[in-house]
Amino acid sequence: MNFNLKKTLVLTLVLTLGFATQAFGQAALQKVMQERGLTEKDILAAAKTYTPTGGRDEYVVFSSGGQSGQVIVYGIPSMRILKYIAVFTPEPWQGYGFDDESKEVLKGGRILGKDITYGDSHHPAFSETDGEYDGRYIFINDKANPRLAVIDLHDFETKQIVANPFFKSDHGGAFVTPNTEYVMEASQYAAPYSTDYVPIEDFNDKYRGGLTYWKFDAEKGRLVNDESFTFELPPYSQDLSDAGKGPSYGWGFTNSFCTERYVGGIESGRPPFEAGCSSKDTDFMHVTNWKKAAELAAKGKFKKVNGQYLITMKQAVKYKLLYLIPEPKSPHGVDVTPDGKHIIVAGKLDSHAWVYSWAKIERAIKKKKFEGKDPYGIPIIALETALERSVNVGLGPLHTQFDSEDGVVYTSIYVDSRITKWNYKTGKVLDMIPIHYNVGHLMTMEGDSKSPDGKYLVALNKLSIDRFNPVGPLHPQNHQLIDISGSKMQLLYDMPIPLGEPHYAAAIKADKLQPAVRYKSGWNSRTDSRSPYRTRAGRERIERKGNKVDIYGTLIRSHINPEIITVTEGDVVSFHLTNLERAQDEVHGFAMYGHNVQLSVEPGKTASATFTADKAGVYPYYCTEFCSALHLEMQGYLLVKPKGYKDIKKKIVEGHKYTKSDYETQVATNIATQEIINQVVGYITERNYTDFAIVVALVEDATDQLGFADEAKKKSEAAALKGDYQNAMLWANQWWQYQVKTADLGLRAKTHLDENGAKKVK
Ligand code: K7E
Ligand code: CUA
Repeated sequence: MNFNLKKTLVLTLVLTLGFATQAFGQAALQKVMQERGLTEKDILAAAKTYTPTGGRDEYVVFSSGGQSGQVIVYGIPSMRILKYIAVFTPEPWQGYGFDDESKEVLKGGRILGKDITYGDSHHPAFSETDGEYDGRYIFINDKANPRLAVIDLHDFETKQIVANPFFKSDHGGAFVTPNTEYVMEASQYAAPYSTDYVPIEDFNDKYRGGLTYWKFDAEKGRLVNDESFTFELPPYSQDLSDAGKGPSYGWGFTNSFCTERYVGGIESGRPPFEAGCSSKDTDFMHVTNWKKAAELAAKGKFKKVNGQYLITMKQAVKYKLLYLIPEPKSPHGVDVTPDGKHIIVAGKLDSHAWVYSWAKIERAIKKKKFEGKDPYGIPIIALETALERSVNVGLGPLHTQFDSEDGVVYTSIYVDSRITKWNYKTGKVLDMIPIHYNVGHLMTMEGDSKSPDGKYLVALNKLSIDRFNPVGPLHPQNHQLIDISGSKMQLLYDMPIPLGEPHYAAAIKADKLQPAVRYKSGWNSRTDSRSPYRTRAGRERIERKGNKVDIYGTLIRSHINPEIITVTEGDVVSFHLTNLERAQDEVHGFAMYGHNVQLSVEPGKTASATFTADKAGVYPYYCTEFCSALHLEMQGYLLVKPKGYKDIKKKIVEGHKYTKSDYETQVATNIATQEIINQVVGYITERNYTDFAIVVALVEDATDQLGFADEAKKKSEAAALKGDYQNAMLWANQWWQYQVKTADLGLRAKTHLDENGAKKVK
């Protein structure tokens, strides 16, 4: 690069802040509509969802990623996907399951000592304060391996995975109590609580269902096993759950199917599970008193098993903590109304939604008005005693969500492929809309809180069939956005979900989320504490203890420090890399040949990768994020010497020789560049830039880079003084590299000030 070329590069950066406008008129709109075959209704739907560049969504959705073991984050109304949060499954872009720190998180989810590298994630739930989403945490369960995960919304990272100490599957999680005192997790397929062999013939006596209330410590942001308790339940297949609120606060509700306790055996000529599990007319809703159970646990009334309090069925009956109520055939969803006064249940094999009254249930419990006991001695409240009404909503109703309008609800109708809008207080059906196809869950804005927002509804459809461009036999799922602000529902948008199968989703008002843009310097994001491996600029080092080699390195545009590392075959090598940047979005990655190493190191973060250098050889490493113009040069080598290798002292011979004139040209460029930097600095400091946190961080980074430039300048001048123009030129170029990064940061700061109405103060 000659002088002019380099100077132009920086100047272009300054001058590309122009604007382009485009004509947009009625005629152009008509033409597009004609060409694309769009109706006015389509245009209206587009106008309701289209979000121009830089625009933000009103709601943020956290959708289960199903078997991917992840959580999918997208915006409403734009339906633009924002992130896949790695939860139960390693995810390389985020370094999750690759850095040492996140491997510790995944370890929490080991089953029988084995790593489980996927999850069948089902139901996300926000943490709540006084029944409202507080934007702090989100929980999600894994059905296949009964686990719960805690995601911190401060950085959208998974912080904890816990495995249920009793169950072999779960489905009724995650559901939170109104102040996130507990997170509910109900088992699905009955199994022995031990990990031993138990013959299937012992199903009624030794196989068990259950419901765990996981204690949540909101300050630490962690589930606490030894303050949690599990209700032993009959071997009915417990299904979804929901926590009471308002008048029903302190109680929880859990569905079940297959209360027949039927055991299949199609291979030996027995009718299959599906026949035996759907023969009876009703199943049971389980009603549990978690508040009283917690008090009794604190008083030492229950024994600890596997580190948790276990409430046996006998104890639950004795202490009046558990009741059963019949519910429609093969129910799926159980949803407590926002005011906590009613519970709505729908049976998959029934066409009605059944509305239970909490007041009636409570009265029956108080007056001990039971119709009998189940085979395990649990009192049963008669259906007639507890039911308020049942409403015909369509064939195969599954789940119910709530509107902002009092009494108005939406139920997903699986078999009929539609959403039914109805009023649970009057029993009137208000509207219906077809969906594509076979809706499972549905979700309204803040629909699980005590004050739902209404506005939009998402139908989480199981089948997309013909809705999208074909991509082979495995189809995407289809999330359909529906406008529910008027009396008639209006379909707005089809979003293919290329990761499945999403079960449930939850939407929160976007302004309740205030995620960080950077970590405190040297941060272990997985534990949320200062990393012992934090490394500051100038403190990079390689420490050896026996065959253990710890590399304390740093990342900053555009180099990894250190760059050449030599170890010996058999050494256990740990890279600990700290990203020194503070500028928003300046992430560096770290990948290396042949060792399954891939880190994501966001500004401020320290991440580690440990492996055994078990084969002598040459292992290039590099930054995986295109972080600057010289990103490709953000590279290095791990050299692994064979054991007993004898070093032959050789010098590095450089491929290019520089002269005094090269050096002088470079210095002239640097002086010109510094003038531009000074102008930008002047522009920023003349304005109220300290009022803008983003700019302050950019200026800090720029100051760092300028400091490095100064060090390089000194080295360059010292070499020139000795007549070593080779090193004088190389250091002069490095000095310029730091200047370019300074200029880049300065321009980002300037743009931010211009676009956000900064004022001139000097
Ligand atoms: Cu698919 Cu909640 Cu597991 Cu219903 S669940 S559809
Ligand atoms: Cu850092 Cu590319």
